[in-house]
Amino acid sequence: MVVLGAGPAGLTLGNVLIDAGIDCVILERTSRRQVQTRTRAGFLAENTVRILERHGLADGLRRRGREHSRCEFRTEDGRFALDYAGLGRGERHTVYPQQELVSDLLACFLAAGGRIRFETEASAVLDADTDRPRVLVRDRDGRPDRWRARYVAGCDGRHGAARNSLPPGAVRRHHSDHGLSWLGLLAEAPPSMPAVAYAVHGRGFAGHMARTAEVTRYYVQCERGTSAESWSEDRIWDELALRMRTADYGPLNQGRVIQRGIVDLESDVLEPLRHGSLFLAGDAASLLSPSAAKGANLAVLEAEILGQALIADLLRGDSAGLERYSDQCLSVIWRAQEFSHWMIRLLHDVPGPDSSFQHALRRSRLASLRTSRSRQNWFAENYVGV
Ligand code: RFL
Repeated sequence: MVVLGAGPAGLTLGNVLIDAGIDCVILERTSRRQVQTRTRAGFLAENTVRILERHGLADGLRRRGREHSRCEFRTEDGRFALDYAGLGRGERHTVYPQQELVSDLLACFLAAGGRIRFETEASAVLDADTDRPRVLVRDRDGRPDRWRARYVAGCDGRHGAARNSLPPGAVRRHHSDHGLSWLGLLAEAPPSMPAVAYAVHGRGFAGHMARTAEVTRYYVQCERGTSAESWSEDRIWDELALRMRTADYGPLNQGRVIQRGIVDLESDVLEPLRHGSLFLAGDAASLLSPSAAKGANLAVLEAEILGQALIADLLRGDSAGLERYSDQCLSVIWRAQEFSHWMIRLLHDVPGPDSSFQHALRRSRLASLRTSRSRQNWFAENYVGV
């Protein structure tokens, strides 16, 4: 079994497989250091924690993760908070930085005797329509090499070799570019409140998300095409203060900006998630805008489903799970996409010829979330659920 990519999807899958005694190797383009320091997600759903616990992979997050169950909206019509642990299915988030989760998964995989090749980039998956697919790679010295396996799992993200190797027409890509961009920041500053805060403002969206006691993630909506470097630290903090309405609700803790990048809000789904012996999971299967914090959660869920199906096939000759894999994951993916799409329209004025109509709808959406208990229950169920 060859797994492409050592992100949350590839490493969860690797652990599930090796635990069942299945021989597998993970091929990873970057170095071990890069894999363990890539800062991205932080909010893990209860279902994600349950999956990781089932496979003995949750020790670190149980010890160092922090529970989170409150989010706040700051709007032109005032401020309101939702304690979502008391709504919907009563679930909470665990805040645990993705690089720590990836480091834990990697440590468990290696401790179980797992094989991983860092700085080994897959360039193509060949013969996926047979039962002996091949993966062409370049090793750390640039030398070409190849791997053969019964199955290949493409867990190598949206720009990986798995997606690029799909023959035209084999898989359909549903794509939406929301036309919006965020400047994503990590600041060396403690969180300013024990909540995720979403600010909706005439100048654009701003967000505050706790990561650790010392580091906070912020987002500032910016013009499409802006470079992250064109924002000075002064401008960032001024804009955050304005949009988060600190004059009304109190100051933000400020600190050095230690990481920044532009995120264009785009979503896509590949359908089906299988081409012969090649399976897609995580961002390789579907990309979600970070508005609803679902990507890493779906990656772990899909990896578990794929892992169990592969175990049944390889150890017991039962291929029913692999046949169901795509449909089973797609129903969850589309539900997450729908919620993420709704969040984008809750938090932004979407540009277009009917912008005043969209603006009024956005305010009405926020008003029903503020006042309707059934809307709040629906929100909580989808916000924490995967
Ligand atoms: P990853 O994490 O991108 O890992 C893919 C791995 O594959 C390697 N790779 C290759 N290896 C071999 N050959 C090739 N040709 C290769 N090409 C790539 C890469 O080096 C990498 O190691 O995908 P995976 O495992 O599917 O996991 C997906 C998640 O990382 C992603 O969905 C989340 O980070 C999305 N996301 C969030 N998700 C959440 O659930 N909660 C959050 O709070 C959250 N916040 C975020 C986010 C994503 C963000 N960005 C950067 C878009 C915040 C941000 C800013």
